[in-house]
Amino acid sequence: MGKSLTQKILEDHLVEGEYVPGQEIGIRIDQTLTQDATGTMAYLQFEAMNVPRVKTELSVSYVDHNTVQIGFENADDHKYLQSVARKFGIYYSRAGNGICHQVHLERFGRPGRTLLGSDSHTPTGGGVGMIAIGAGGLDVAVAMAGRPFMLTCPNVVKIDLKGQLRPWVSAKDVILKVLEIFSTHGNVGTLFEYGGEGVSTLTVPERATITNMGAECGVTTSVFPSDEITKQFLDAQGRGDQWAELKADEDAEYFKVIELDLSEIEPLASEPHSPGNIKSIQEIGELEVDQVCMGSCTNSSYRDMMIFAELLKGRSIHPNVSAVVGPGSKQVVEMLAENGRLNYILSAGVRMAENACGFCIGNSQSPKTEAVSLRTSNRNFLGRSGTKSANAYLVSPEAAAAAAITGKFIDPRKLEEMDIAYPSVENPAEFIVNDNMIVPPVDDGGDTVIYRGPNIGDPPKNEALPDTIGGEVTIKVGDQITTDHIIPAGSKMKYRSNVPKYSEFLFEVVDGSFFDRAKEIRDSGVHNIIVGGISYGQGSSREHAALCPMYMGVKAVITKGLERIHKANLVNFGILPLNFENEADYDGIDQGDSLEIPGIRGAFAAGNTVTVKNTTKGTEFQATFDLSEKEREKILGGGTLNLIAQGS
Ligand code: MIC
Ligand code: SF4
Repeated sequence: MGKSLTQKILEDHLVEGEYVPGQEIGIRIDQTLTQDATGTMAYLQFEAMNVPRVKTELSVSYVDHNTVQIGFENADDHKYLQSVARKFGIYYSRAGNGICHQVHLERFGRPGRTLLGSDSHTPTGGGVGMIAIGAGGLDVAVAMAGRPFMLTCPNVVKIDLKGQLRPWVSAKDVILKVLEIFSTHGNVGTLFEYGGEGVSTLTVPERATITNMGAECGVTTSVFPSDEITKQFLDAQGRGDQWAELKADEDAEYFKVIELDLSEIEPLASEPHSPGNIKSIQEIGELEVDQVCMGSCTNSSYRDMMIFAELLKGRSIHPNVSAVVGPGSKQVVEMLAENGRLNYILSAGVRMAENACGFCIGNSQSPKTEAVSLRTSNRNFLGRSGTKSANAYLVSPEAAAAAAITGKFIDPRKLEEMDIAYPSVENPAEFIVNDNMIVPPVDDGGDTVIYRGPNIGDPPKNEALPDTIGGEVTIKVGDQITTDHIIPAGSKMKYRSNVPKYSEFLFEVVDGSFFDRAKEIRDSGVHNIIVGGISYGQGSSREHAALCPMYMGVKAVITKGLERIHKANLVNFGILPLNFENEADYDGIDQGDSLEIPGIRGAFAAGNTVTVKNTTKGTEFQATFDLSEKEREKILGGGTLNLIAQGS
């Protein structure tokens, strides 16, 4: 039997276990990336491991999230990161150079390599034929220390692309279609591998848009073959020597094969407040639009910005629309500045943001109360824009431009009725390569002093798990609680390096009194327990969604289902992730109930269930845990760092 592309790359990197879907494997990580909002904690943890230099082929530290710099905190973090990069042999991509995923694709992504990144959109690298996986910062720190990354060997789903996209429909619509088919949950343990004749109709940045947003489906990652188109892209980046052809065998077998005819896809959008709420734009109807945000790691490539610019050429944005562009990288801006397209955007009245995450994470450009905001980004979770009452819709660059011009949420094909032709954009034969904002690693001779401003605190420590967890249900939440619900980013993100302060914002968007309650419970000497519905912990890789609960004394999370990265983060910080064996038991628990989970060590040794006693209601139920031996050890020991400190 032939092999999928995924199997080939994973087998090539296998250091523990066997390539058997569903089983735990350990893979060698060639490249890592961090961004500043997750990076400070990741490097503090790396420092705690006492490894003199990173052991990967390449590690890059990007600054792209916290660049607003209101107050000293962001700048302190940047300086810390730069000094750490110098000390440990890491490339440092300075603030202003661009969004980690876009820059990594342009300058470092390499077919056939593995990439682990402390950001859930690391799968962007799949556009260039990498197995690129998002993880918590601690997992990335462990990989930088040369240890394998442990994961469940995925079930590979082939997405067989046929045909070619029609004008006004683009890669964003493809991934929105994939989201319509697969939704945002129920895909843990799967991986999307793209194939079929339609692949050759998509450029690398278009493929990267598709793999980027696979993260919203909750898959381990997504990957495209590496072909002539990949070669052209790498040649244009001056990195043609890093190309290798990679594809699945003709007779490869897959867990499932889904056919997708590109020529049948319509302009689509995600309605508020989930990327999985897909509708065709025609179905949504012509809403008045208040804001248009163009950019983010999903749609900020040269191709996307060019389409946006060409559509705005000689026009003005609608008087009721506030439009902003956040380009993906300095390279993209340099290209647009050189070919004059930047001026099409500026003269139309679009506001220019820096080459950073910006609006996407609610770090700036929050829309007005109850605004209709059209965004080319990948997430429209409640409150993520910084305005809780706003309605954010996720769309393609084409639809964003159409709304910027007309002030209406229209199917971009309608622009033809205004005599606006669909622009044709070719990828350049050569991109401008100017890496002057990337500081390469040096041999520092041991003389680098790590800079620590007052915003940098030590990562909090945890103790071994007691044999009985006993405490209160601090919060009971519903289905599809994202990490944005658990701990917000936006204006609070500057406290990422200060866990006690950041913890004050836990569950803020759901229940502003969580912190006070959790503190009272913790300080009274009992444990906090969280109860959740299906697909708990969707979205980002931010380990603070586990680290801050750990700091607040949360010892167990009982849900109807956990998403991959969040579950790994809980394990890394010694929090017990449990599932209701019988989902109906969720209904029998209320916030404030006292729960007792006795005999955890025995339960770990015996199998995969524990009894949870609800002493308030006088009932009990069974909860299951899906944990490998290693994961059980980590939880019992109080988390990964404790085990590493003990030498295991
Ligand atoms: C996001 O898009 O939610 C983020 C901000 O990039 C996160 C990382 C973080 O919270 O720092 C992610 O996607 O992992
Ligand atoms: Fe940045 Fe947004 Fe991409 Fe996250 S999704 S990395 S915040 S641009």
